[in-house]
Amino acid sequence: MPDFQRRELLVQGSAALAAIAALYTSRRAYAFPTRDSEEVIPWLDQPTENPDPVGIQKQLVWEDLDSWITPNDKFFSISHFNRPTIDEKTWSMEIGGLVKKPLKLTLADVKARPRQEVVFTVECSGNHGFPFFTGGIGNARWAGTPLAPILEEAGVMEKGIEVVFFGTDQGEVAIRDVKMQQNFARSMSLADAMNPDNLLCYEMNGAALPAANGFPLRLIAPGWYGIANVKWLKRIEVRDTRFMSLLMARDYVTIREEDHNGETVWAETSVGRALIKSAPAKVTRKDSDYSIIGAAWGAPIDRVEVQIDQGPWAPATIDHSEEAEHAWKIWSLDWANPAPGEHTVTSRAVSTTGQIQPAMDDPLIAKKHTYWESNGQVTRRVRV
Ligand SMILES: Nc1nc2c(c(=O)[nH]1)N[C@H]1C(S)=C(S)[C@@H](COP(=O)(O)O)O[C@H]1N2
Ligand SMILES: [Mo]
Repeated sequence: MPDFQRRELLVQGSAALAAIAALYTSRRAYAFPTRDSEEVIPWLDQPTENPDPVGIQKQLVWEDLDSWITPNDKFFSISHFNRPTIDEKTWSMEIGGLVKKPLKLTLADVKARPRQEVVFTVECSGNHGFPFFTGGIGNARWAGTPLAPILEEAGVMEKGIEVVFFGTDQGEVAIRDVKMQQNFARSMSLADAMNPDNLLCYEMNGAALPAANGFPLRLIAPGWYGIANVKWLKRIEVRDTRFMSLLMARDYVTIREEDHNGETVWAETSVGRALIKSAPAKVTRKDSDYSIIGAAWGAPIDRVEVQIDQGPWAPATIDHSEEAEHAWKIWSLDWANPAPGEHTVTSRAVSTTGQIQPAMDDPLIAKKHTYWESNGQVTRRVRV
């Protein structure tokens, strides 16, 4: 429960409640000021035309970011295969493989189990990896039931080490000369799957999960990149070997040159946990007062710094009115009297453990040869 709600429950008396409500409103207004006659100045660098509007549906338009929670009708949606339409009356999900007691759950069975919510910012690991893909991110309040007790109930056998999540969507997959019909599938180690934060999720921002986001049931794995959050779930299977599907071992693989004592080693790693990142969202103007507003996510955020042109890094103010462990933080910076003309705006997030979001010329980013895990600093251009 957010701090402000907890405080609200503890405080007695209407005056105190009103004072807290006022504080909450003014802080909210701070992150997303909607002052009369305020204008949003569009970035000069705009995403290029989306070549795959079926696979990539709706992206966040950064200039439109005006709430901590992304409304469902503005939430991005990714599909690698088809987009299944599922009838909840005939849908059920199996939990099988190396379990003592295989289960078959209907949507009613899942909903009858204990409910848990999490506010979690989902980012596609390819976000900012292409000029046409810069809005593959959104923040929602997801509700469902925890996965771990279901795996416990099914009774994972001693040799089970891997949990595979199959979607209903499918397509043709080829490797060497083998062609096959494959469902979307991603796996996690048993230890990662048992994380108490993982949800079998049926609700998004208080509404039934939209078809585009995985109706009737999806995995929500807070702290992981989008790809781990399997939609349109059909089957969960425990296995005794690592799972090597297209989306685990061939696509969504980051290839990076690493330096090991002067020797270059090419590392190939499967995209997994989210990485620290931030981005400027928009520049606003009221008269000659300019503000820069943005978001930071992917790690416990300690602070965000903003660089204008080649100037010094200035600390942004983090909005603490709406926060959650796995959700983006909204930040802002007053930009007093900018010189008329074109400017660049770059942000970098710093985590509570001192990790800094890498610059684009940091070897971590510069020596990465694939577009996944594009968490380098984002620079936008604006004319004031
Ligand atoms: N079944 C299935 N689940 C999937 C995908 C998919 O194509 N099929 N795409 C994944 C990817 S790459 C991302 S980024 C997230 C996006 O979640 P969203 O579509 O709800 O925004 O879903 C993931 N889950
Ligand atoms: Mo993704």
